[in-house]
Amino acid sequence: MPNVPRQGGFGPASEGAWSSTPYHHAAASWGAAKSVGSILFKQRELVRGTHAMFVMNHPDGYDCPGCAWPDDTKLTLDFCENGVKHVTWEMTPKRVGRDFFSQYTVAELADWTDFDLENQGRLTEPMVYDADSDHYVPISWDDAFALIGSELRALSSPHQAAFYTSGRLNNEATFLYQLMAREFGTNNLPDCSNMCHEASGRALQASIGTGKGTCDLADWEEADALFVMGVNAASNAPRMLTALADATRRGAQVVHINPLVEIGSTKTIVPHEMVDMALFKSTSVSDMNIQVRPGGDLALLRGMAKVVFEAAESDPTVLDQAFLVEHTAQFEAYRDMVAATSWAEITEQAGLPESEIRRAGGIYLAAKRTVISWCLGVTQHEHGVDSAREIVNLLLLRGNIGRPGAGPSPVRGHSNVQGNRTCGIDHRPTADFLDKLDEVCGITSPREHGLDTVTTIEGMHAGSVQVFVGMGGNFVLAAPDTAYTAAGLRKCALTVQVSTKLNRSHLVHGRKAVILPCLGRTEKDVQTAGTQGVTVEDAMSMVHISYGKRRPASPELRSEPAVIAGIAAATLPESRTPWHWYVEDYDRIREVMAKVLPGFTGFNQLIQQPGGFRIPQPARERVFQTPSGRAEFSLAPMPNVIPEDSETLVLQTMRSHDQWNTTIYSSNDRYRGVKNLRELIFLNAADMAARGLAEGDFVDITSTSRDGSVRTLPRFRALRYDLPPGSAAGYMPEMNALIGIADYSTQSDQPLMKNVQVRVRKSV
Ligand SMILES: Nc1nc2c(c(=O)[nH]1)N[C@H]1C(S)=C(S)[C@@H](COP(=O)(O)OP(=O)(O)OC[C@H]3O[C@@H](n4cnc5c(=O)[nH]c(N)nc54)[C@H](O)[C@@H]3O)O[C@H]1N2
Ligand SMILES: Nc1nc2c(c(=O)[nH]1)N[C@H]1C(S)=C(S)[C@@H](COP(=O)(O)OP(=O)(O)OC[C@H]3O[C@@H](n4cnc5c(=O)[nH]c(N)nc54)[C@H](O)[C@@H]3O)O[C@H]1N2
Ligand SMILES: [Mo]
Repeated sequence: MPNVPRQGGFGPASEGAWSSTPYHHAAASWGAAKSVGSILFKQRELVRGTHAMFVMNHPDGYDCPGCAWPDDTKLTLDFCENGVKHVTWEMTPKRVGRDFFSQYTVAELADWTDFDLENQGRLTEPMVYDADSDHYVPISWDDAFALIGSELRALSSPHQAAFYTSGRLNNEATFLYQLMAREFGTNNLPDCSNMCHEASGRALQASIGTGKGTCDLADWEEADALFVMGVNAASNAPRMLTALADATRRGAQVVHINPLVEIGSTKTIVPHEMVDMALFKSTSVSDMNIQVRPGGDLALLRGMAKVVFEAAESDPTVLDQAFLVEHTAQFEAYRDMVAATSWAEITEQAGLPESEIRRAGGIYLAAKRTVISWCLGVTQHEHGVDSAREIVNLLLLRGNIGRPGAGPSPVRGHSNVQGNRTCGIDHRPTADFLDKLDEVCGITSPREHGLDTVTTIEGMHAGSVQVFVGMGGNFVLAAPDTAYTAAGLRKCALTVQVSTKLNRSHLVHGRKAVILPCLGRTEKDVQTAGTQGVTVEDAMSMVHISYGKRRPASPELRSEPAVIAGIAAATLPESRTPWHWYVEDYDRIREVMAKVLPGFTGFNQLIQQPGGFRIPQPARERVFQTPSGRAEFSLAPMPNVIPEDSETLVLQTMRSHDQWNTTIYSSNDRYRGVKNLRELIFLNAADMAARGLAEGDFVDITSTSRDGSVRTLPRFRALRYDLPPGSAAGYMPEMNALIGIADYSTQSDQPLMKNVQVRVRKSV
């Protein structure tokens, strides 16, 4: 990481003066249209890019590689500004070839910004690190596979390897990847979910016996009330704006719960309604905005439950008695616990007046059908699992699950992160899954749980992880505690990155290092049996096929299934798994998946249906596969989320409008009104005044980790923002340096990315 503080953070190096002015327009309005035009222009993709958008999210086209929001099959044009950015970023005509690597040493490249690294374009051929010259030099695919195979086979235990997955990997590649890891002998399958929705998966599993939400888009369309918790919809799931605008148009209530009033929680222009865009005709997407204290969601939900129980005293029908008796466990205990919680405690922890919580409770009571959705604002906290379970508690009270228009609906991140879990990326696999895998694939999977993201990093430091394979993603910047993670990677004997673009994780590497370039989602994948499609699963459990259309960025690129097969064959010479035969025709992989994965019987036929198929989900039918066979109320104590002293602020690290996780497109954050600045911290006016800070002053931000260690980011600019006193906000991945490796949830093992305890002082 370049050490010099820069106002653009990890974004572009050239930047003008910074500015901060509130944004007054609707989300997805002309700013978005203009931005789309300029992105296409910048990537010199105007014509091809426009065509590409028409085939995106279409039955015979490719799935948008952006977020996991489901495709609306009723729309002829279902795309958004950020999806366009994402696709054009992948389709860029720029290339990083051997000439580039011969021009710069790794030490030289290390001084480049992250934007400049990715902006060089697409990787074109396999490269290997040459320590003598400090350059990456070309290597043939066969030699690269042989090198990886020999390093993996030289380990004294298969558990000395970790196989990371970023959530873009398609289902077929995912299945082969986990098969390879398990045949090799380890469940060390850390993934981006470990930092994202791990808490949601664990919560839903414990409460309703499934790791996923139960809603689909039709439920969103039928709900009378939609609660959106901890999601920045306009930037991170823009196509959700369509559902929210439709909801308010038909008179449903939409409530946003977020310490920040994000633009997507006020008014929007529906992303695909170009005519409205031209007429500036915006639609409201909100009936209520609740600025909860960071981490105060559980208290708010409990307050809403209290409102329900109070109403039930005079009208018992507000509770779905029949459902509660037939399908739930621990109801009485939950009711008693809610009764025993005082309004004083609830309002203090939620940071909200009782009247506001009562109003939210009233909206819930008035709705016959309620959907509650959530994202990282709920999950990346110490008590993320308890909060997600409290969402389910509230839904259960009125039977809001397993019927149309109702249910829990987590907003997943990467386009196939949910599919990765379905297809076996899980460091804590169930015995049932492994038994089936072993039976069908003729292997003996290890039964001991593997490492997740945090424990992988710790393992690198302890020397117990020697080989790291990154299947996509940008591990060093996505993970917490950047300096510590970087030092861990550098201790590895071998790091392998399968990527489309150059990024920081290629420069922070092990003693040996390989970069393997792969096809992107938009590119045509031709194997022996002809053109191949791959499948992905969206946030609402719909699985569909995606066909890349474009000529690959380089003839040397291989598909992700082919890369995995190459590594597997070189690593497991005795393997009876027909790795290469699978890759000749992905139908063959799907045939095996159909036998291993519940709900995938007839996989190859199911994906022929327009729009694909929904994975059957017992909880949606009110069959709860928990140990008791019932939906379980959780009885979590209300956490104390208020810092011990008034000096400490709770900092959340979030995305700007112009980035995709570690990929920064520009240093602007249009909807928050910021230009040319990423090294910033948003503070409440009172907190600024208490620290003697004026707008734009430089501050040093110091975090104290649970293990007592201290980290500082110097010279970030303080900006006034409407957020609850005692809280602060800034951008990932610049601020990951503040998150100590010890700071992860004891419930989900997720790093506390929305709850960093910091002190802020004016820089000297
Ligand atoms: N364009 C674009 N789209 C993306 C991504 C991207 O980087 N760029 N990333 C993708 C991925 S992997 C993911 S996981 C999702 C992430 O989608 P989001 O969860 O929207 O991501 P963040 O930017 O981290 O924003 C977190 C939101 O939660 C709020 N929040 C913070 N703390 C709390 C809290 O304690 N309570 C509540 N109720 N709210 C809180 C923040 O103010 C913010 O609005 O987006 C996906 N989509
Ligand atoms: N502080 C803080 N940290 C966070 C978060 C936060 O809110 N706060 N959010 C966390 C979350 S939710 C997530 S999901 C993680 C994201 O973590 P990752 O998924 O690891 O990171 P990305 O930035 O999405 O990965 C970008 C890289 O993926 C590669 N890539 C792009 N497309 C493809 C493809 O088709 N195939 C392959 N093989 N590679 C491709 C490119 O080389 C690109 O550089 O970050 C986490 N980190
Ligand atoms: Mo994510």
